[in-house]
Amino acid sequence: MFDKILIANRGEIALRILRACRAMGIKTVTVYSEADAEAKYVKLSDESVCIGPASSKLSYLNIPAIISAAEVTDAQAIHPGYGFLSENADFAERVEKSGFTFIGPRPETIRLMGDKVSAKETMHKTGVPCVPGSDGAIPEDSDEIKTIAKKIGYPIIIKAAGGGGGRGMRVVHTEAALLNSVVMTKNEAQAAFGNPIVYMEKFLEKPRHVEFQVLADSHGKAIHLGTRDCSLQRRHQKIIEEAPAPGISEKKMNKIGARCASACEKINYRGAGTFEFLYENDEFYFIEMNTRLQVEHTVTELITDIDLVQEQIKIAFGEKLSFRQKDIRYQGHAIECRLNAEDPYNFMPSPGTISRFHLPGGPGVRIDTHAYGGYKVPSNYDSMIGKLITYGGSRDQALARMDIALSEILIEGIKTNVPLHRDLMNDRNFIDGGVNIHYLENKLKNKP
Ligand code: MV4
Repeated sequence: MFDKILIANRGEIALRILRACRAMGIKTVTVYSEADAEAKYVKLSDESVCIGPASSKLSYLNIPAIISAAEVTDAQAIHPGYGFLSENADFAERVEKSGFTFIGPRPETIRLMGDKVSAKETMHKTGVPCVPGSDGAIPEDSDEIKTIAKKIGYPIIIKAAGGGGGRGMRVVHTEAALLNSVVMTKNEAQAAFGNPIVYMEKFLEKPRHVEFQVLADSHGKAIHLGTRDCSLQRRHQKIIEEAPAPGISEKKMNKIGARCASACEKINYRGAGTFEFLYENDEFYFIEMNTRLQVEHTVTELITDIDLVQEQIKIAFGEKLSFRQKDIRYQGHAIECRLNAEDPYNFMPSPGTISRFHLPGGPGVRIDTHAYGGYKVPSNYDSMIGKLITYGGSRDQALARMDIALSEILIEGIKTNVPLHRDLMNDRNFIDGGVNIHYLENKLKNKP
């Protein structure tokens, strides 16, 4: 096994990766910006290297500084976590060219999935059900564009090949608005991503966001680990996730999951990955693939009893998957509430020092956080300070445990979104399960 891994990230995920390394007897190197010098995971790691000032661009996105840190500490592999450089194909390439192992997919795979047109073409070819659409980039010719849109049927959505995660999209309801919308989206895409290519899809009006976790080794074997429902979101920021996605039969899950695993084998995927789908009228429609560990990986871990970070590390070292699809058992239900340092209703960030910090506990309660009493939440990074995850034999039990756990939390000195989570645990529609991607924003609009 690796002797030493460098963790190229910060916050709760740096601590999460550090814990996996310690469980495997692997030494750790953390890198940190000047704003994170006092961080708990920095103190817990075997070695640490300051890679720059607070600004992400100069530290956590500073590729030469991170590679130098791996060189001076003699680390063998680099775990990128999520966000930052985790889906940067150039980074993965430079890591490998410098003689280190990138804990994640091959650079070519990251590049393929980073382009949403090639990602969708690849998945369509390998048998993953996709949203009906333009089958590739939109052509130049105006009449051809109109013909494609007519064939799909309005409303349609125009998306940038370089976008993803909600950036660079526009919904079009009529042919009268079509050509202008194409031009506007292309211009925005060129400005934002340096790539004017756009594609078209049928716009689904009230879908849920349901995703599949996959694991693939470097020997051509892949499995899926079931679904997560991430529909509760605001402005493309997920707030609550759960596993399994409620109300979807095991048969349907296994059918689509098998397509995802098979697609991984066909493209020689390596590592952990997520297939994002829109789910409407009991049908799945692929939209994007994420080639990283996700924030919400925890809920899958709790229902499958598999440590995804340890699996990522074993795969990167070249080990074969130690379980087959039929070995995967789903037990119970897990829910994750993202704890953000922000105003619970206007969502303004609320950085600053946490004066008092008390966490809940008890059966079925997991907390992933790097925060503590006296910790100063920096203003330079995103506002997530941790995740509260509950597990239960049933969804109702996981919800009940979450409600109690939230009532025990005490975080003072900064604002947090705990009051919003407490509200949601008592929301009839959320309790019933299966709300769509617009539910939270509509609920917030209707609040006085
Ligand atoms: C869609 C869609 C409806 N129809 N595509 C937004 C994020 C990006 N990953 C894809 N997104 C969407 N694509 C079709 N054909 C609606 C969304 C969407 C969305 C998707 C997942 C989670 C939250 C969302 C919020 C608004 C829009």
